[in-house]
Amino acid sequence: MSNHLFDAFRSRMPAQERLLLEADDGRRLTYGDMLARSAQFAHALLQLHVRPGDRVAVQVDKSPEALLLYLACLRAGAVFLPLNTAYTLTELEYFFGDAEPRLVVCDPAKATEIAALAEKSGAVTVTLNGSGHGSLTEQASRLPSGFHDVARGPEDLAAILYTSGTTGRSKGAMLSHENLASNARVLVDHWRFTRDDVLIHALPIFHTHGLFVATNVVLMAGASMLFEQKFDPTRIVSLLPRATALMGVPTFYVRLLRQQGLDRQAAKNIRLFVSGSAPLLAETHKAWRERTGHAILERYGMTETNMNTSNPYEGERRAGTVGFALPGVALRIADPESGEPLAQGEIGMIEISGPNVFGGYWRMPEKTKAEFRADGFFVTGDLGRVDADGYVHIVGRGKDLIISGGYNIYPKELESEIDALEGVMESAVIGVAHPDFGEGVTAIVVRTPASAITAAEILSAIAERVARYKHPKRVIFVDELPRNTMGKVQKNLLRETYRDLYAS
Ligand code: MLC
Ligand code: AMP
Repeated sequence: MSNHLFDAFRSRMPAQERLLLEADDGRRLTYGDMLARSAQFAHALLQLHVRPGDRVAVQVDKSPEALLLYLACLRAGAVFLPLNTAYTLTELEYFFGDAEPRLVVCDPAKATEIAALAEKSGAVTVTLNGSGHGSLTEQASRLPSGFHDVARGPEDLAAILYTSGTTGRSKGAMLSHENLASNARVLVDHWRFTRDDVLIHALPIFHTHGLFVATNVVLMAGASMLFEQKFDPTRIVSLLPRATALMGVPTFYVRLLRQQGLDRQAAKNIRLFVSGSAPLLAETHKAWRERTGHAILERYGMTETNMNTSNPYEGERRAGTVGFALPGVALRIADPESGEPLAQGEIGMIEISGPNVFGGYWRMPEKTKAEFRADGFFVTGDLGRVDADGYVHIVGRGKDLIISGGYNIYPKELESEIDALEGVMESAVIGVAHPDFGEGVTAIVVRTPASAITAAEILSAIAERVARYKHPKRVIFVDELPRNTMGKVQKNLLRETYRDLYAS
């Protein structure tokens, strides 16, 4: 048996001297370097007693080594579990307890605290770079550069990515080798990636977009990438002439449009701009076209399913739509309650099936069952419709979720934190249109009688517990929350009341 995903990359790999990536510190990694160094990292994992199926939890800054660690996990048959670098220790404690990783890999700055947490769940901690807790990179550098890849079949787990729940705790989406391989193959073909492509990679590599859409597509095409640690719009404009493609969340495009140097000349070597993870405003699509001559290609996906739909490569890329179901992916619009398919044009729940759809939530069979229909379709929680030409429109969300700058934030999680504070009676957290982040997290809070708790006090109380990007951009105090006759908070009314809060 082969190693399903890594062999798929290997089978399409270009000559070893071809460039895989150039990092922003000037370091370059060829495909040959990637093979040799990911083998060394795989040996290091074995030395640390990582066995096939073991989880390797990773919270590290973006770097070539972080990417090599992902590939080493695949080759060693381990399950890669990337974690947002913004997660606090409180958040990490939950992930470690739930996933029970064998190994935790982190950055030196947080190593002491993380090691103490990891130990409680029986995991060993190493740092990726630096010294102290045993640097994995240093250890790997002394090991052989050939590795006999551990056999993994299509159904074996390649990764677990945590996605927050609308109720309760985060759920680990289990992604198999074939989920990832099938989607990468389809995207390479659909978006016409070849070995000559150079992708500007400025997304984080702990979520689906940066890790699987961007990186797997490059690897599956034998292409190369300019691997940027952070999204810096001035720098991205300066890199455009050296690249052929860019993938980003809508906030990337909004910020790039504020750059003076962005024009047709700067973008003349680019053949493809892709946007996803959050809705791209039609006005951004239009402004981009006017400035660069390019129609951004918008696609739609999620952690559980990888990519589901895409606007066409050839043909009209219609602003405000996410295009058509990708080859091999089945999409239908169903009645949210009954699951009955709806007539064309009607608004309903988007449901997906195909080789891209995950196997279920880690150790949560009941939650998994609740999100699949009897015939195997996955219920996305996104509301949409298909227009007369077949383009899919996402018109809203059936789930209470805010997407800010491409990151998902679940109001329930913040409401629980805020409601638990002394001086707070209750709260409602909503997303309000925001010119930069798409939606701005906003907390509407009712104090208890005589309480004088301030916004600053609320924010500082949650600082240690909740990742910074989830923090409300504004806290607004009210006497009471609007409720319907059933007693449910009417968030739609709140969103309406505060709709111009961030208007620029
Ligand atoms: C950072 N901050 C955010 C934020 N990102 N606040 C709200 N929403 C965000 N997305 C906050 C920080 O906490 C900080 O707060 C301040 O903004 C500046 O921080 P920064 O680190 O300098 O931010 P910046 O680098 O400007 O980051 C913005 C960004 C980044 C848009 C470049 O958020 C980003 O890379 N987003 C991409 C997310 C992504 O990859 N999503 C894909 C998910 S997969 P303070 O208070 O300290 O100043 C998926 C499936 C699919 O959805 O379909 O792809
Ligand atoms: P995540 O759980 O981080 O993978 O986020 C997935 C969610 O992002 C989807 O369920 C959608 O709500 C949203 N999303 C992704 N791409 C798009 C898009 N192009 N337009 C609108 N929403 C999107």
